[in-house]
Amino acid sequence: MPPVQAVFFIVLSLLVVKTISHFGRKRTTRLRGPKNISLIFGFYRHIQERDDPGVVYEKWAEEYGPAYIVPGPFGSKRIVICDPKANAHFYSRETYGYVQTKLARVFIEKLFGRGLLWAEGDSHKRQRKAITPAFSNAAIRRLSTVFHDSAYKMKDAWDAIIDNEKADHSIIDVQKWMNHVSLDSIGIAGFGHDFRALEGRNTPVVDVFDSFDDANTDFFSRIIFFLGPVFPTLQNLPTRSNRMLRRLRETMGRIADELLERSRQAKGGKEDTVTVDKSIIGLLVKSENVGTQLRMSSEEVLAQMNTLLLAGYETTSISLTWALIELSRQLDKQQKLRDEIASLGNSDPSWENITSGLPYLDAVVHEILRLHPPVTETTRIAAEEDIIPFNCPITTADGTTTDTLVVAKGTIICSPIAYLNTSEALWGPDSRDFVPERWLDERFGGAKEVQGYRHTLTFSEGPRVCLGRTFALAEFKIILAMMIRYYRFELPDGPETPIVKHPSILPRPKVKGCEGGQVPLKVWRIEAA
Ligand code: HEM
Ligand SMILES: *[C@@H]1O[C@H](CO)[C@@H](O)[C@H](O)[C@H]1NC(C)=O
Ligand SMILES: *[C@@H]1O[C@H](CO)[C@@H](O)[C@H](O)[C@H]1NC(C)=O
Ligand SMILES: CC(=O)N[C@H]1CO[C@H](CO)[C@@H](O)[C@@H]1O
Repeated sequence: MPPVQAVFFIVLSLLVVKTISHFGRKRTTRLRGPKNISLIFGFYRHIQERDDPGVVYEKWAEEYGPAYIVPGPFGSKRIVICDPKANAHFYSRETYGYVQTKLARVFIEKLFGRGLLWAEGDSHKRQRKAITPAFSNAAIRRLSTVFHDSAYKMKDAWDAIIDNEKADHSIIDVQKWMNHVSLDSIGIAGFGHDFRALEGRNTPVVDVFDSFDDANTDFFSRIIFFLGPVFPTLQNLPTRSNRMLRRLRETMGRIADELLERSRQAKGGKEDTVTVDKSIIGLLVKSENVGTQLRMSSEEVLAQMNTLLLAGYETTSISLTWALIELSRQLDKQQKLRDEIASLGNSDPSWENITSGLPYLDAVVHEILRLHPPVTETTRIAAEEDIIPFNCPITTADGTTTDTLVVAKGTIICSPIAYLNTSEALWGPDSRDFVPERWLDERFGGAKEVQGYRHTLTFSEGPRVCLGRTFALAEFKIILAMMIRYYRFELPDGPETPIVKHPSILPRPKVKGCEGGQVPLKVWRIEAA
């Protein structure tokens, strides 16, 4: 989800904003904020390249209060809001009051088409209404077997690796495998298309995502990458990221065309009908023929497929990887989870089991999502004037206090998800530790102030709240449960092995010192009792 990397988008919006704001009526409340910065990048690098952006925001919140202004690249500015009430207000006004920045919108359109992430206001509402039924509990329940199948395919591959080694364990780069399992699952469950990444097929999608990693480590390629869709001439520069960008677009287009064709054909024929029909896109295409005014154009359907692939692939894979890392740091918790899963005997985790039968699994999954939200912040531009209410008073630039922030049209607002998910003020002194137990008792009282699913903003909130949440949770829980049932994991240099941030489309974890985004873990097979 590139909107997160939004600072570049801000540049252009700012130019637009500067012209507009001269005619604006209200002026944004003047705020304090950090000053000494790189002239070109503002605090962009400071925030993006930190292992823990939540900590940066928290430090500033302590110094300047719950609202402060942070300089971005090329003289742009954005206001960071660290107060739960302010964030609830901000998210509730998404797509009408607060919208994607101009640059983000152009970027999303060029890359994925005019799908859900691109749309705003009434058009967004209409698209969501059409797609939402495809994500119902009943629909996701039917998809459980897809996740079981993916887990078994991964198990076959891992067993072969361990057998080959002729040792009792092997070193496996779990990040790569979580990518594969996530891609294959979204392919089949999303559109009845098997990418066969788990079987070792070299899919262009994986190639392209992989190459993003390398391309992204080069800061200037990244700038060109993000500005490319807006200034087409930049796309002709022979940079690596430009080649990748072109390949990504071609690949996505081709796959989407193919998938749509298959889904439509499959309706008549027998072959494929089962998987395609119960897939998310299968349901959508079916609804396309119902002939209501909700009918989507095929261009929209294509855009939704692209959006699903992008929204569902990296996020889930990153979360699964983090889960294996945290459970390798605390082996007692890994064992506790395994003991709970043993209550299933040999049966595959069912929808009932993952939604109500396995409380510790549920706690582990939510603790990972709290501690390591794949999307670390939301940046939007005010489409109209607004007044944001705060719980705690904010201090303005001239030293007065107020509990409302006046926002002029064109102001850029940033919701620091990574701060709200882990702030000590909201979550208590162990806010930065992996403590699944907090979900089992009332310890997380403080964060009840944060609106949003389970008091975190990991899935965003309001009109743009993640549509795939139930899907993601089902996939996350089933795959994790099955891997923990069959394997034992340890970090290569013990629990203290340093983990650092690896920039990709979304930031990923990696074991310090490894090539690319690798997370090699020691993996033991657990023989069935
Ligand atoms: C752990 C996994 C996931 C996390 C943390 C996550 C998080 C998010 C967040 C933060 C947004 C808002 C993005 C923005 O406003 O810029 C979002 C939107 C979205 N997500 Fe997810 N997501 C996850 C998995 C999935 C999956 C598996 C799917 C699909 C199968 C999915 C589909 C979507 C869609 C369609 C949107 C756009 C909603 C809209 O604009 O109305 N997500 N997600
Ligand atoms: C700003 O200045 C302070 C003290 O001079 C320093 O500790 C801090 O690292 C600086 N921040 C940046 C982003 O340069
Ligand atoms: C798992 O779900 C099945 C039904 O799908 C149920 O019979 C079984 O008791 C559940 N097991 C646990 C441990 O919740
Ligand atoms: C303490 C803290 O900030 N925890 C996590 C919150 O989310 C960010 C963004 O992913 C993580 O980097 C932090 O580790």
